[in-house]
Amino acid sequence: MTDARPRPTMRSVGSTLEEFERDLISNLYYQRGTTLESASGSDGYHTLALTVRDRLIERYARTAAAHYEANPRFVYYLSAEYLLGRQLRQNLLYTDTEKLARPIAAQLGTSIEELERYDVEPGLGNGGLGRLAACLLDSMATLDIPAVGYGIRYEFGIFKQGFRDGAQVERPDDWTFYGNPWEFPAPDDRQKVGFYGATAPVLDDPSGLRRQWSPGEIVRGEPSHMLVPGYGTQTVNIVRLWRARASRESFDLSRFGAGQYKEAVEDITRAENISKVLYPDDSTEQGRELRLKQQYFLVACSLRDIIRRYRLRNDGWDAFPAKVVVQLNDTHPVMAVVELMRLLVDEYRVDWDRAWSITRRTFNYTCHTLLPEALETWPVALLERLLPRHMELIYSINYFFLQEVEATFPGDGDRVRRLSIISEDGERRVRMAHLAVVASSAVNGVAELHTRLLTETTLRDFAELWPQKFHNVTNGVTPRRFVRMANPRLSELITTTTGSERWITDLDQLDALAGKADDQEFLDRWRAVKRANKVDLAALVEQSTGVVMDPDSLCDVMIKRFHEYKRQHLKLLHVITLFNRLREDPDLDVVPRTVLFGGKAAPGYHSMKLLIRLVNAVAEAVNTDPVVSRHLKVVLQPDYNVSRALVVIPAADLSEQISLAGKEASGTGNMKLALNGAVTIGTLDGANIEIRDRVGAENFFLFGLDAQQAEEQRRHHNPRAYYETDPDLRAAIDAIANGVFAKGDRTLFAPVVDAMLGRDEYLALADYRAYMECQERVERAWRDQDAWARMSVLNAARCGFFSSDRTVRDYCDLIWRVDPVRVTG
Ligand code: GL7
Repeated sequence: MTDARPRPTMRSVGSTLEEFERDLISNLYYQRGTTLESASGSDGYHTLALTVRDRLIERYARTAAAHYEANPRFVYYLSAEYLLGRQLRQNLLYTDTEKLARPIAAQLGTSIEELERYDVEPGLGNGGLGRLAACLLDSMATLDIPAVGYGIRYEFGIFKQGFRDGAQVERPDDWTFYGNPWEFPAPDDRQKVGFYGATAPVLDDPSGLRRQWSPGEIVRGEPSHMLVPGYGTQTVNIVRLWRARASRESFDLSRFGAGQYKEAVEDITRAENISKVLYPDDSTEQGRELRLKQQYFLVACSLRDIIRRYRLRNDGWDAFPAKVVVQLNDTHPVMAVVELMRLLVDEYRVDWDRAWSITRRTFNYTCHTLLPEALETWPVALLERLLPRHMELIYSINYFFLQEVEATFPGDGDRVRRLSIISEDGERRVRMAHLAVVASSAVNGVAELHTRLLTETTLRDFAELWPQKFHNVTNGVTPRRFVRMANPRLSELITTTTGSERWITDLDQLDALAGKADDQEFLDRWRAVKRANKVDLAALVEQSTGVVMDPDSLCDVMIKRFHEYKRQHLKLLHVITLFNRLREDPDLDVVPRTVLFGGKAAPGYHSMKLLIRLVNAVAEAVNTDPVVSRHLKVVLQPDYNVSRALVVIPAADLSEQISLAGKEASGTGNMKLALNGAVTIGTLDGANIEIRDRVGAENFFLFGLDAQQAEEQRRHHNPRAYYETDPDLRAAIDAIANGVFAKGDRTLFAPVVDAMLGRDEYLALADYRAYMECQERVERAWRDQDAWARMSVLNAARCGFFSSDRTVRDYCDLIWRVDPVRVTG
């Protein structure tokens, strides 16, 4: 039947000042239900957000229509974490409506800055991995790649960090408490997910590979999505986040009636706990059932949604891998491969070999670590209980895989044992990284060194088996958020220097700045930008910590999660050494410095929480010492997050990237800082190597052992020998041990001292002297401000490569093989 009625069209949102104002007032009345006279600040924010959002909706509708029409191959990005950052300023920029919103806000007696205070950052991630996911989504949209991100809508995001007596205290992040205007619920697309229960054979399956699973618990996943606009293009993709709900009948009315209030909501609580909190741990696996439940919940909902979308335009399964490419962001979503096998084999009755071929052609896996403790494994016993059918499927996958290994390396039992998806040493566990590699077409590391070390160490046996599976895709960061939004002053200077705003989507244009590195007038302007940014940072620091920071001091920043391998303690030894020297010789000629730390420690990571306490204690000692504080200030910026990063990064002069070589997979803060003109002091680790290759050795402060030397050093490392032979090092460690930073208490920080003198796991003592000498080179360089500015310019100019647009192009060329779909305006 054809419908002869004209299709209703959307009222088009306008692009004039009058239209924007009209829509704003209309949203205030009809959406917010208030009036100009009685509107609160929060009303103002929500109204502005809705008005800006309206401008994206139309583009989103056109994107959806263009995608439907083209029926393209889609990238589905599965990630347990997203650190999207605040949305208001981004969406004002991407819709080019700031110029409309600003005068109207002023007319109404407020300002964008004032309203932005109500804009809450969705902190649905821990660190670099979550922020990378957000950068890739931004670049995919900007490059018109048809893509959907899938994740979990945690009710509580990454905890808020405060300090009490210098110790970290964690407060819950109830990020949607006042509502989230950027999100669209889509209750019609909800899905059912099973857990527990039992499996049984099916009668008509001679292969015995198909079985039936009757789950013991059913939970619903309810999606909502946020818009992911591209910059300078019409494409608006989405990120779809799942929230766990109990089924409708879960509320026990009779128990409630009997006054058993807690019992009445038991089922609801159990179901909803699944999406309650983000696991505040970015490195070590916590053997927690709830986390595994989260992981399966995410992939079960997402795969059903992917299949639903696929079936809108396609029939049968043959075309599935041609239309669907799934990227697994680390091992957290790896159960997706098993779930797809279950859906195909058990529910859609596809035979095993065909199902396996489809699965293998659909998935790809990105590994983000080298730390053995961060490679997830799950106890077989837990899987058998929680996901009994999946455990059976894993056994079958492993059985066929090991047959393949046996055929390639006959008689090599040891290799079979090493490659097996199930580890048999001690408690039997499923190795998620192995499962991921076995079931994926492509596996990638995130920086050149990382990929090389993966293929030589962690995943070596796999690289020998399938060398063509392994790729490197060096990480990148979005220039929109981390230059254009973070650093408007620098953006202005880049635009006037390069002659256009093209650099925002073509970061290689920054190269043109290199030609200005010897132009005195340009260098002066460059420095003026940096200084103004430091004044802004000083305001944040003073307001949040009370510390007064001199904007002319060298701004030395170490911003990242607290982790032993990142070696915040090595930085602290440098600070304490400066402290000791200045106390000994008040006239010492040192470069004035502000050392700014930012980062959280996982709530259960006690050694790092103690280190945070020590950083705060050292800061207190330094900042209150009348002599030392004239030259040195130390700050631990509380609650470091994406929003704070946008203030810190543009102000940094020196970027601390001092992890033990071979431990940091890539790092992305290093890229953001270099792009904003900070010069790196770092080891040959992760992407530092590629940064140095590009900016030139003369514009990079390199120190320390390389990955191979570190490996060798580890075998005979004797931290005490360094302590005993290096008087500065000894003085620094003694100061901690003697209670200088604990009002004479020698016990409080004793574990920090013991860790350094005992095992010194990450060889900080071995790198200490090289690091000190390197910091002296930094000081000498800083004294020539023109030369420093030149280095700073060249760092930004030569880091265009680290745009996540390039990263996404690499994924497209090497792995995804997707084509852009242009959305017309
Ligand atoms: C990480 C790596 O530690 C980090 O080096 C990398 O830049 C990032 C993105 O690839 O991924 N892996 C990880 O588990 N977290 C990371 O930040 C939390």
